[in-house]
Amino acid sequence: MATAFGDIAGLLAEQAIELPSWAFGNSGTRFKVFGSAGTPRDPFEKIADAAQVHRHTGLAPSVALHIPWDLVDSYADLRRHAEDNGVALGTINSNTFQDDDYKLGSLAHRDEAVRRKAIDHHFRCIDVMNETGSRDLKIWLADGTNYPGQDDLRGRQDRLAASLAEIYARIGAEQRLVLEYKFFEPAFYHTDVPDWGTAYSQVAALGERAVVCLDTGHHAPGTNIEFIVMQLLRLGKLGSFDFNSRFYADDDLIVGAADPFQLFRILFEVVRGGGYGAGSDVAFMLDQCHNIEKKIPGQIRSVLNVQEMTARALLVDGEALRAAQADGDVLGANGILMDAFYTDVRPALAAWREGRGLPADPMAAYAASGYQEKIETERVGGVQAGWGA
Ligand code: PSV
Ligand code: MN
Repeated sequence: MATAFGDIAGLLAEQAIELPSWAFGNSGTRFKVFGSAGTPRDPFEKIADAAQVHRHTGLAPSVALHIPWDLVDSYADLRRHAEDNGVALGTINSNTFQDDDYKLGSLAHRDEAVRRKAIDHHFRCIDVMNETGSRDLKIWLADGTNYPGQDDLRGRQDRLAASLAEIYARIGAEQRLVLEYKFFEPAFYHTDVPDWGTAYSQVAALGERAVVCLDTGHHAPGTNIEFIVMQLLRLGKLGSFDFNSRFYADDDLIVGAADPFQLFRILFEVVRGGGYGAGSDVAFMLDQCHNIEKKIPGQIRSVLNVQEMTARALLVDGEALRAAQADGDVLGANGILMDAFYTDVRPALAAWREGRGLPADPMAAYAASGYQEKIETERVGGVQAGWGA
């Protein structure tokens, strides 16, 4: 019998999507960063904005921080502020890409002094994690080269391994090191962690608490991302997702906006591979920037898109699919997947939300709440936070 919405209602309640603090600051391209009224001026205001997303959707109970963008005097205070706002502090992201010393790399740099500085920065991030109660240290590196011959590729990979080993040795028994890959940018000839295979081999050498982060925007056009999802789950090394969507490069647009079908296929493999729900350690995060749209509604739309495609993925009739696959029924099997994808779950999700004391339409509820007008009026003066501030 086909899966009905009622069968998946309980599973949907297990969804939790972490928001990036930097999504609430101003961001842009190398051409222009536009300011916008109401933009947070410090990490406390970013947390307050993130809490609005959770309040209206029930989907986003934690916020990831970026160090040093989110440095504060007291993480105990920030943690209390988050709790008072109904959310928790989550993943700590390191930053070894905005200091002049890192021009030629950080953890893979050939100068021991620069490597030491980058490793020490990660130690500082672990100190922050111990104060915030965070589980994950997420490492994305800008390391790479622009010209063939610029540096020794093998030497860089070996130094990267040694640096990561030092950082891994410092994380606590309940903490994880999560290594993110990206195929290019800011380095254009080679990147030291360009793909899932490199990330996998680096974390596999470290140990059980080292896993891979898959950022959906970090692949070449046409890459079968759901295959990578399957493989990392199969290997027990899929640590987290950075969700966003792309048309061209690392666009960091709203997840599900560019290609909802791809998001569905990814989530289908997540569910198939045991990566979804309370029993799984896979962390769902957004990694996005809202350059021209309002940031809080942008984040609300994003988590709703993930929820919508998760519901469709959960609706796939697994029993019928396995039978069709076993029969070699090519079109039948494909039809079962497409039936779930084409199911409009929006009315059922609206009712599901109402049943849990949440607004049926979170976008409309936020617009009617007066919060946007309030921050636009109140947040004058000070320096607006941005991607990189
Ligand atoms: C840079 O490409 C990036 O978007 C990575 O995806 C990181 O996750 C993020 O910045 C924050 O450091
Ligand atoms: Mn990312």
